[in-house]
Amino acid sequence: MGREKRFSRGDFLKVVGAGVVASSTLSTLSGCTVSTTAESGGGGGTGNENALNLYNWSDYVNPKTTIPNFEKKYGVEVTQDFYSDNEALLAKLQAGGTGYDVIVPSDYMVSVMRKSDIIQKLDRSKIPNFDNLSADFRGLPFDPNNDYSMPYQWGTTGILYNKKELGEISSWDVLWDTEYKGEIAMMSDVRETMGAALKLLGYSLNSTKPEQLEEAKQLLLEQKPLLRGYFASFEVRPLVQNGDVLLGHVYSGDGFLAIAENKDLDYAIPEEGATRWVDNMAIPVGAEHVDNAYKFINYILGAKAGASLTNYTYYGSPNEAAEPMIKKEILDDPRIYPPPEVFERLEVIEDIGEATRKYERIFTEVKSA
Ligand code: SPD
Repeated sequence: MGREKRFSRGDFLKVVGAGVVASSTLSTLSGCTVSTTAESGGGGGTGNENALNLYNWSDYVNPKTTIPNFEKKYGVEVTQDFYSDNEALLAKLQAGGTGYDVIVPSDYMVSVMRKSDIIQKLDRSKIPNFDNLSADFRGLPFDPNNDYSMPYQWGTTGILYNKKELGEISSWDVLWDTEYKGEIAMMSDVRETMGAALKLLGYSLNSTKPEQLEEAKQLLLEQKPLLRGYFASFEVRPLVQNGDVLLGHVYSGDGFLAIAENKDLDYAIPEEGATRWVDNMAIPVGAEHVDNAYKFINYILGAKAGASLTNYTYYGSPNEAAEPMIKKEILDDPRIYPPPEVFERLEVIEDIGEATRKYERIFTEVKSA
């Protein structure tokens, strides 16, 4: 079975409704912005033309290669800030004056940001490594001509758990099992957490039907007393890894980073279906170091940089030219590159327009109940 088959453009088009794009003015729920640098790129221009302000997800670069090699090659100094969910990223950019040159929104958020004029149209002539991308990852429905975004990495969202203690798990329902009261960590990501509840109920994670959303809300309210809390995925990882909780809701790469450190753990894509997502590089309107942004995007789409990313993060690569350099055990791992029978149960989060507010309202009510 070819790798292309395992994540095909046809499959992607099947589940992402064309034209389901709408403008949105979301407010942040978790609002967690993590800066690990003294000089935050969020503070605006530095006056230094050899600078690049990158706003990215946590644990989403290879610390030994991605940024150091770029800085060395281009003589550009990179400042990184981090966010833990798309809504935090959007809120930051809507607040204005961020000073970021490259951001990494997920699929549905590219759509929101395009419609809200937050990201700028790209000049393809400055990204020759576009040619390295697998056809499966070009022209996806949230940006059909890649006019605004370039794929970075892709993955799934599922359950990281202690297999030694729990045995094999296969369903979202384990996150509702009263036997594990106090041992469960849920993600504080509105679309992902609502999505887990909707999938357990057998619904689409893009449902906008009021009665289905109400059922999802009741399910999350039922779960809440069992939880250690709501956390960012990168915070769930050490909780499970260190044995503070038995199981948690995570992005796949966070799961595999934990598994690499603790062999008692495993990652499950629940049988009811789950999220598969693609994160993408984009340049915000008003970016100050646009030339450096293009250099960075093109660099990431290079074969070596792409392989080095996946070999560290354990996320899938959209970069076909990188594949020969990606570790075989990653390419062959069905939990990372799911086989067709698993893949077809996965769904992509869509921009659901105004219904987004309903999701936010419900999740706020659940978290504050
Ligand atoms: N550690 C990097 C996490 C990237 C997750 N992005 C995907 C979000 C899908 N909703």
